[in-house]
Amino acid sequence: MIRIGIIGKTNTGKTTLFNAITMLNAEVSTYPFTTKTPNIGIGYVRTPCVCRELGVKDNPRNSQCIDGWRYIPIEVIDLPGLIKGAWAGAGLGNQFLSVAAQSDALLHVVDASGSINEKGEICEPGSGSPLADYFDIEDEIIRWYMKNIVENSEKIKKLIKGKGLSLVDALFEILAGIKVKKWHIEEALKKANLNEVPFEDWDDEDLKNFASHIRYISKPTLIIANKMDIPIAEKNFKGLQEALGEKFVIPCSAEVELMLRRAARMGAIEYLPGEEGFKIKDESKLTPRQKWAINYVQSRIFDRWLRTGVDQALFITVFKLLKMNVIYPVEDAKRLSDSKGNVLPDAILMPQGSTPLDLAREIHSELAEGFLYAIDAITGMRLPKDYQLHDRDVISIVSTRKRK
Ligand SMILES: Nc1nc2c(ncn2[C@@H]2O[C@H](COP(=O)(O)OP(=O)(O)OP(=O)(O)O)[C@@H](O)[C@H]2O)c(=O)[nH]1
Ligand SMILES: [Mg+2]
Repeated sequence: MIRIGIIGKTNTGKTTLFNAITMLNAEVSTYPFTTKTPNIGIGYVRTPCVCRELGVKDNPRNSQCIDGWRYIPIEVIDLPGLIKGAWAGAGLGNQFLSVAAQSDALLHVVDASGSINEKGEICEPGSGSPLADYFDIEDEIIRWYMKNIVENSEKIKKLIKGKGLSLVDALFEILAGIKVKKWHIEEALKKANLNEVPFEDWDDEDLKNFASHIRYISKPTLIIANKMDIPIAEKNFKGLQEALGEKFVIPCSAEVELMLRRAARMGAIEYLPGEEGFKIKDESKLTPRQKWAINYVQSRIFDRWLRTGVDQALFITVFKLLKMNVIYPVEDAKRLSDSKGNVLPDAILMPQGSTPLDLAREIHSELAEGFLYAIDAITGMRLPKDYQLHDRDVISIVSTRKRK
């Protein structure tokens, strides 16, 4: 399952975002460093389900289908706020960065309303600097990657000189444990112009350059401009977008999303995460304060930004940054079902370039061991071995071993 880590300065709203995504109840407060250990939960990314175009009624098992939208599970981790010196271990920073590094992508939450100061303490909205906060945290992460290389530099030299490994392979031995792939290293070396420079000749600047490329390539990151329900956030959001032009910055209100999901769960409103609005179902279930909040949300969030940004953030992370395709594996290609007759039971996220054999591996190692060929269930065609899976493919794998 894809894992998304939530990072950022303290009090930016990471846990509120985590609770909104997972509908769990992790502790939220205005005190700095409320979260002491990582929280792990399941969230859902939504995509139009193939059931409508295929004209079938589905029976989802690993995911949910609501009004023609497929909600696919992803793992989400909420991390404690990082502090200065986290890279060197301050405030357990080392441990938390190791957990963050196990994610496939990161959401970097900033307080766009500028309601926290440099230390993450609550202050007058507009007086904090979300851009400076963003760079403070990024600096810690890049330094942490640098540290991982520096601490192992003798080992890297030995692997190259003693064992005859290439620079890419030697760096891979060291960085594989923090979810860095070989192609990440190749690309980072290219971008840092270090392809031809022997490792022993790297200076501090080279190291920093390589580490910052590795950080962004191996951990694609979306910037969440949170607390957009506070009016002054609009100005800061524009500033963030301008300053970080080459990156995705999403306007968001985690608190509003959380309030809407909770009100929907209580049956007071009708709200499907990601929708551009909500309907009041039962006004009698709303307290006067909730009624006021709902009017405020309508004018501050939906009339202005169309949505709360939470669902959109997950969508962009999974489909634009991680470039995932949604594949529907079925056992019975004619009925588009599993062996029990469940139609389109599973929706699986697979990276671009994956083949049917990769899909078989994702489902079950035995299915892959006995892999014979795959069928495109929509056309009934047998697929070539090196076929690259497309988004929304419905695939049946023929194997000598049965799926468990
Ligand atoms: N106005 C507004 N306040 C928010 C929003 N999201 C979070 N907050 C508030 O910001 C404060 C901090 O929220 P948390 O979710 O605990 O922040 P955190 O980043 O997890 O903080 P630490 O765990 O201490 O690092 C709380 O008072 C939240 O209610 C939002 O979208 N809008
Ligand atoms: Mg928290």
